[in-house]
Amino acid sequence: MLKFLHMSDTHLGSRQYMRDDRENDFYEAFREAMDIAIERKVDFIVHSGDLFDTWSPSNRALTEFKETALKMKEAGIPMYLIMGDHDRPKRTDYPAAKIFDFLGITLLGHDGVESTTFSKNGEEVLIVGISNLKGSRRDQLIDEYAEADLLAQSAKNSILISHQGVTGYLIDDACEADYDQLPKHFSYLAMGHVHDGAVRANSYPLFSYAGSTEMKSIREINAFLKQGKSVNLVSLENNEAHVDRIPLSKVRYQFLVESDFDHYVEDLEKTLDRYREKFNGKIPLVTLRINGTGDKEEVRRVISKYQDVNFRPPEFIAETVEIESRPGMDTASDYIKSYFTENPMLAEIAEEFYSHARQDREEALRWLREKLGLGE
Ligand SMILES: [Mn+2]
Repeated sequence: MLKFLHMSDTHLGSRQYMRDDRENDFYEAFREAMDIAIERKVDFIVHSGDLFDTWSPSNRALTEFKETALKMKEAGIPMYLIMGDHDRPKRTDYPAAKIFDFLGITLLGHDGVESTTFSKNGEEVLIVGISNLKGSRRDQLIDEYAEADLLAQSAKNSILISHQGVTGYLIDDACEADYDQLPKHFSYLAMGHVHDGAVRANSYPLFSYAGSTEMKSIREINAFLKQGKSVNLVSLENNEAHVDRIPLSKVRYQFLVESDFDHYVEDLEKTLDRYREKFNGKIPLVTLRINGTGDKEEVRRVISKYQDVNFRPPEFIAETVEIESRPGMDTASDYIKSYFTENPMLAEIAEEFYSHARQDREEALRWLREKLGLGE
């Protein structure tokens, strides 16, 4: 039997809300995941993309990775990985992860399907990787999956590593492949990209998004509170895979508390009380979203007195002002369209940006930059 750890979306170097502690959190989660690999004595590690937060990581992020990779080399545990949408170089640069090949780090699938074999004591597994394909490369994806499937047909044990949106796990517009288009002959599909971890029940091949190891966006809070963050301990024998989700214990708690000026303290206390014993020594981070009108300065004063909670600057959502209704103008979308009548394409971008911004401003900005080709 072979044993490996599947992790994903570690986003090393991510730095949120201008906070040093939020950069450290990503390194800590990564170290914890790697320590699990050592404790559980796995044969190798599979990382399904977005190892780094950008294709050009800071020297700090590279150094943090080097330290951990050295430790893994000493433990004799090699790592196989692919590039995600975040860490694939946008120009003619080299992938950052490739610098560390001498430490037993193997990057797969730079230009399409690429495979290698891991063997130990007469047992063998074929490891196939396809780095993230999007934009002009996206049309290749289904062909690459077909090519990968051919390789898997003649292998006894096989793993596919892929970093894409698959239907059922993201809104359809954001998906690059239907679940039915995935290869059928692998023992295990090691997926990355979707940050809320998931193991598909009764699937063959066994399909799993390992999920991110830390929260990249406040949209991950709900799933985190329900199921935490985890890595996958996978065992492999006779073309059959079995997964155990191993929880990460050091992830900082985050909350989004939506309330109004009269109830925010009560709502905040209720939320904190419910999870307090799980904080694990890390001060939780709270985003307070307050609807209606009231004394904003008082809110800032009240929250500044909390010693055991860190707050992001509170968001104040003013009450919707009554406006004279006009026929055919019922939704925000109607107003956006009427403003951009000259240019329907701009209307479409504005509308999409608006819907992203309602959920998460930072993600919305990233989306817009990408849409306009402005890079990171
Ligand atoms: Mn990611």
